[in-house]
Amino acid sequence: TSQNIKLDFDQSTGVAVMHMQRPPVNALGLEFLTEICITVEKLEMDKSCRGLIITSSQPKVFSAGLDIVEMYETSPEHRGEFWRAVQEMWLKLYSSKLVTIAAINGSSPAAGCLVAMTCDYRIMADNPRFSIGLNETQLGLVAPFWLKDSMVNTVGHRLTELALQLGLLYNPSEALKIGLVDLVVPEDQVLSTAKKTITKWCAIPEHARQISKFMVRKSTIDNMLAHRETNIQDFIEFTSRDSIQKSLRTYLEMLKKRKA
Ligand code: CO8
Repeated sequence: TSQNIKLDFDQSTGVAVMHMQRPPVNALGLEFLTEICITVEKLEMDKSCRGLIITSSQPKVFSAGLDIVEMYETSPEHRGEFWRAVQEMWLKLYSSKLVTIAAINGSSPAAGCLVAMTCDYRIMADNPRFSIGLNETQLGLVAPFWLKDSMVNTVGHRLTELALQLGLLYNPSEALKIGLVDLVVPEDQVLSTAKKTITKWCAIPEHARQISKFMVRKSTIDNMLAHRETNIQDFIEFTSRDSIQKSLRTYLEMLKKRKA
């Protein structure tokens, strides 16, 4: 358990629940990303751990995605380090040998959706005010190729084409319909359903399941690793542009104003 994460590990089931608790909206900043990676690493090394449920202890929000503050008016070095940490979290979670389930108990835009898509299974609360999707273009940003690949792997090529260009956010029933989430349940049953579901997954012979998971995901992971450094340079270059910095500022101001 670290500053922004509450970890509940049940020895009897081998299932850990990671509650993201970085107020107010679980924005993924450098430190938080690192905490997530370390938590996953530790669980992977613990032989008694079989499954991981990722959820939020913030009301209404699973994760608001990347912390925009990390990208706005920061040094190129900082942005490079930040992006490496974003990649690392994706890699750790997408290639995890654990059974991973996202218990999506709130809105999950952009990199919030990324976290959910790294999991083996997604369960979302049926609140129509919650949304999930890759809305990057709406901020003037572009999702990286490996996030695009995760989306293709989840909902298919055509739906990704629509989702990415238009920066679509889906409510839970829409997300269920396109397969972006696997199950929609009443808000107060998200975690309990995730626990029931993960028990079934953990009952499958572990080694066979792990090999199968890796087999399906390997090419996507290999492709990301092959282009990892170039992708960091691209991110630094992209976020150094005046136009992108301006978009980020406008978006931050919009978020603040919306509240007032
Ligand atoms: N980063 C930093 N701060 C944020 C973020 C964020 N992503 N989201 C919200 N905040 C801040 C708000 O500014 C506000 O701050 P303050 O209290 O100081 O005014 C506070 O969090 C609370 O926000 P809200 O009042 O909006 O909270 P609500 O509960 O009403 O709404 C939402 C929650 C729905 C999550 C809403 O905050 C929201 O829509 N946030 C923005 C989500 C978003 O679009 N994120 C995208 C980030 S970019 C990304 O993840 C991927 C980029 C990858 C490509 C990059 C290539 C260059």
